[in-house]
Amino acid sequence: MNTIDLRSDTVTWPTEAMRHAMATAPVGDDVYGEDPTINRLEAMAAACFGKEAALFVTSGTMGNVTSILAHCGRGDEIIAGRSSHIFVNEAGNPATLGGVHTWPLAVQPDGTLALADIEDAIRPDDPHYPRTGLVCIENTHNGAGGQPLSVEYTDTVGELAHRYGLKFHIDGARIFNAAAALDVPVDRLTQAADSVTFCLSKGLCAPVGSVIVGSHEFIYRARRIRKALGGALRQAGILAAAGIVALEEMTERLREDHANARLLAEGLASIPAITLDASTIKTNIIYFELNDAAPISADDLGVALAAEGIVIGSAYGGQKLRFVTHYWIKTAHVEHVVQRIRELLA
Ligand code: TLP
Repeated sequence: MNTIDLRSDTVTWPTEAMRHAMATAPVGDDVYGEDPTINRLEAMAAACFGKEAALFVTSGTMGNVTSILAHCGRGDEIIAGRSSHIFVNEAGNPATLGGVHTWPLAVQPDGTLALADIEDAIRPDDPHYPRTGLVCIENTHNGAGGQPLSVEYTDTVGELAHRYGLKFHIDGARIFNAAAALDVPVDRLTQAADSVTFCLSKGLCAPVGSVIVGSHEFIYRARRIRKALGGALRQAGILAAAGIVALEEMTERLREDHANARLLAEGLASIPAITLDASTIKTNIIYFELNDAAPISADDLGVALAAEGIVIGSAYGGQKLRFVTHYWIKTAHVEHVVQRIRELLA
């Protein structure tokens, strides 16, 4: 990359190995089920997550809404976090596309939904209410600073949802970051879930795409919904080829991004004008605030850094910023960024 771009791990460019795999991928028409590279990626994803089947989709957003619409119908309700991507950042798609209502719950600082809150939100069978159909959690939880949710917590939410006859979906856009941070296999981490969306195009560096995994029956319904949403692609093997490299080569190295995030957080936390507890950083996402000692605003800091090729985007309301580490952010970049911010905020 030609800039130091800390806005997100979505900004990652494909690796050389991905570009080569894309250029040489065997392809076919995926709507006929004939793209061998798509079929291979989907088989790999299902095996990796210990689920029966998988479906390639264009984005994490499409993975989540396709899953929600495969589980729920009009008049149903999902339970999701108040700061979850599903509730905040997906254009209200359960409602606009599916007539599905959302009950947003408070997200705890560790990224979880309190079990008592989930249980309280499950509706009794009463014609006044929507029908609760699905519980959604996000792992890692972006809005809580990339907090990874444990196996024990995930199992407990699954048990709770299933006890009430509900389905359980994980927005695992960054589930491989969670697995790396917790040092557990991704299939164990998602064992309790009926469906999982995971992204190839974030820390795993593929240029496009996400995958949803679940039972044969769930993926059968999801495939129809993907078609209805216009997301059934043709010779999409050129995209899946990068996804295969992502699964083969890019999951273990996420630990490097976490180490760089910790280093970055510790450096930022040592700057008096910044308020940040670096000990809370578990994966690749850092939120922090400029405090009263800062001589310039968060937006002005962004403008000053952009002039030097360091891209941090604009403030998340007030003086709050988010930095995300990824494959193209190396340790030397981290040291340089901390030094420049220290100088600009002196
Ligand atoms: N998140 C993006 C923005 O949309 C906020 C980012 O820069 O972090 N689930 C989670 C937890 C996500 O963080 C995102 C993207 C998605 C789903 C959606 O993925 P895409 O962008 O592929 O639709």
